[in-house]
Amino acid sequence: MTRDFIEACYGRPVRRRPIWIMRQAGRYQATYRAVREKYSFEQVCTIPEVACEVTLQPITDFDLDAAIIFSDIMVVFPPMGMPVHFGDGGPKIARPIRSAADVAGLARLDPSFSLRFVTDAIRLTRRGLPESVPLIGFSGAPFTLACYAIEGATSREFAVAREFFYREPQAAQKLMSHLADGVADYLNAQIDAGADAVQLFDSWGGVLSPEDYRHWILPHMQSIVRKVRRPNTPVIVYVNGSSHLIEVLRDIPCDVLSVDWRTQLPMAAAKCPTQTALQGNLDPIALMAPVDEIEKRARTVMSQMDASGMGHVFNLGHGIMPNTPEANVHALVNVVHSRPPKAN
Ligand code: 1CP
Repeated sequence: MTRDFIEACYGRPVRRRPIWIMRQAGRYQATYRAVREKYSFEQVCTIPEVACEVTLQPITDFDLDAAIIFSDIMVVFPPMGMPVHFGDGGPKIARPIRSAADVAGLARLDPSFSLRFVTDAIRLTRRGLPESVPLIGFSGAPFTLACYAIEGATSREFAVAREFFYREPQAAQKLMSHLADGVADYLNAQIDAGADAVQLFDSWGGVLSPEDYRHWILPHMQSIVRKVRRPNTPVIVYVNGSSHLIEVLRDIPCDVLSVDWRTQLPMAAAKCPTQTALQGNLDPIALMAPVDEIEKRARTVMSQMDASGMGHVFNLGHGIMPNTPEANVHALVNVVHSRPPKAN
């Protein structure tokens, strides 16, 4: 049995180039919207049978090469003592962190107990998936989690969170360590439950300068990856808006670096160690374009990666948009699968 997604993560030869799509904020599938008519977002996340059902939807509807467990990066907060509400304006945290005392009051994350619904969903989904389709587990990266924990809601620049880091550096470091310990335990619990790969989402790491990323975040990313990396279980790191950070990110010992559409692939490839694979990076908005334009842009991504000689997992540069026509997703998957990767 070949699992092209796992092979590509390690830069090994593949039968066909793997592709998967992150659905965050993406209610693009009619089958997903039908489930959400019946269940709230929290229910979809916390009832393992329902989480399993929606995890399988993109695999049933499209010929994708990996599934990602349906959950959210926010699920770690309630067990730490921060309740989260998912409303129309995105997730909201009732009592955000604003002081060193708030950081000291955070409970330790015990994922095998408090996030059992995630590991149960992973076990159930692993059994429901074909052997050939790997299941990706995930977590928010510590800085992105810290951003939401401090800000309390989404933001354009996370100014409140950055101010906390600069004003209360010791408390900020404590918060980062606390989150990093929890995230490592959480990812290990997901792998133990059957996740075949894990992805860390540092969705807001790009708001920092390279120097600040190196100082505040890099050591925690390194420590998490060292704690979770095992043979044949790739660790993927995604940092949105990170083209200015590649020289820092290359020091994370991950297997795959996932980059957004603003990052030039030849530049990222040249700066990363050759054994690191790249994941990405079609602009999700380009999926709204006519099919020939989608195909053209997908071919450019593939040619650039072929020229680099590195492993490549095709993906969007961020999550798929809710109003994306499903026919365009089919067209993208077809063009990616129809072009054999250059022998690597
Ligand atoms: O109405 C709905 O159904 C809610 C929309 C939604 C969905 C589908 C949210 C709220 N979360 C999710 C699922 C989700 N979130 C997945 C599931 C896997 C999949 O099916 O693809 C994953 C991997 C995430 C990860 C996630 N959640 C991230 C990291 C990725 C990224 O977008 O950069 C972040 C930042 C979140 C927070 C979050 N949850 C939901 C929203 C709308 C947001 C973003 C808020 C913001 O913009 O700041």
